[in-house]
Amino acid sequence: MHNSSLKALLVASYGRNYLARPVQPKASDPEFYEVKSRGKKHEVAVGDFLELQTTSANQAVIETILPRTNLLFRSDAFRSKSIAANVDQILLVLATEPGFSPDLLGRAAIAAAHEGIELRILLNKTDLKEQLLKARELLAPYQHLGIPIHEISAKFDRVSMSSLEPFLAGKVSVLVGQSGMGKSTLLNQWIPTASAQTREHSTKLDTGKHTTTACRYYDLPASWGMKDGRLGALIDSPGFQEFGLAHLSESELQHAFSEFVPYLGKCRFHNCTHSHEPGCAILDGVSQTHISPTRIKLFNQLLHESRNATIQTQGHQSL
Ligand SMILES: Nc1nc2c(ncn2[C@@H]2O[C@H](COP(=O)(O)OP(=O)(O)O)[C@@H](O)[C@H]2O)c(=O)[nH]1
Ligand SMILES: [Mg+2]
Ligand SMILES: [Zn+2]
Repeated sequence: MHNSSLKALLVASYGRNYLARPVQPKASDPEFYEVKSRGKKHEVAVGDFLELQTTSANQAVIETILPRTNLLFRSDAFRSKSIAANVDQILLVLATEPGFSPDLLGRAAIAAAHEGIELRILLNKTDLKEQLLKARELLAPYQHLGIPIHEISAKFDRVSMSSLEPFLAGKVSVLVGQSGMGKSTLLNQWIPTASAQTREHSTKLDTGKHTTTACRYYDLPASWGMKDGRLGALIDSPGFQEFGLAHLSESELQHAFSEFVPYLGKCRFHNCTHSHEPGCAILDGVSQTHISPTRIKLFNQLLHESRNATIQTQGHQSL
């Protein structure tokens, strides 16, 4: 009975506590297994498919993490934090008020480009008009890059919400954003059973009231229909203020800024940092307004952080 192996999907994480559900449940399976990783060997994320070895009726250990299509995570010089694995799409939630961080927006776009994940921006609280123009202005460089931007009001405009359903159906999307932008409101509008599911996860994970630091996987409502035989899901991640990308190398950074790509290799110096050098093709691109000054500034900041992390980690193995 016990000590059998099965394939499962990681559906909730809170610190090092995880819940996984069987991919092809048998009648005798529990709805969730409490999952432990053996030591620090496995860094798992919600959305991961796992090979489990059961240890009791509702507990199991992770044998393997099945190959991922992608892993969204953030990192600084010392630590990394997984957000979600195997996602089709990032839904970045921004609001008119309180104002959002343009820096976080820029970093989310780079993380998405690097992992090859589609990015969709949801500008929420457009019922609050005072800061709407300012928000649109901050979004202009991203609109220019072809990233889809949807203006919505999770609280007051149901049509704006339901018109997004076709973009979610059949896909696994992860909600990211600073706290206060309206992620929970969105989730509860789209998935009416979300708060009940959250309570169930919290009891099993024993999160107490620290529910907002957990990451969770919710199936989309069956009424939205399947696409390619899949219902799709929404992953809710904790709000965060920092989005470190110290794990990206210089070359990875250059390629994640998609509008830089046509200029790469055209600078006068082969080791050009695109910050001040004469004959820099990318700085020329900025002066010809093909590249936004915001983006070159972000590039320089990320490059600085990446180099700093390389230096720091020479004495640290823990990244
Ligand atoms: N005016 C307005 N307020 C909203 C809207 N969506 C969410 N809020 C409010 O913004 C606050 C933060 O929302 P919440 O969903 O908790 O944000 P989260 O921290 O990103 O999960 C709450 O007081 C919500 O009621 C909206 O569309 N319009
Ligand atoms: Mg929330
Ligand atoms: Zn250059």
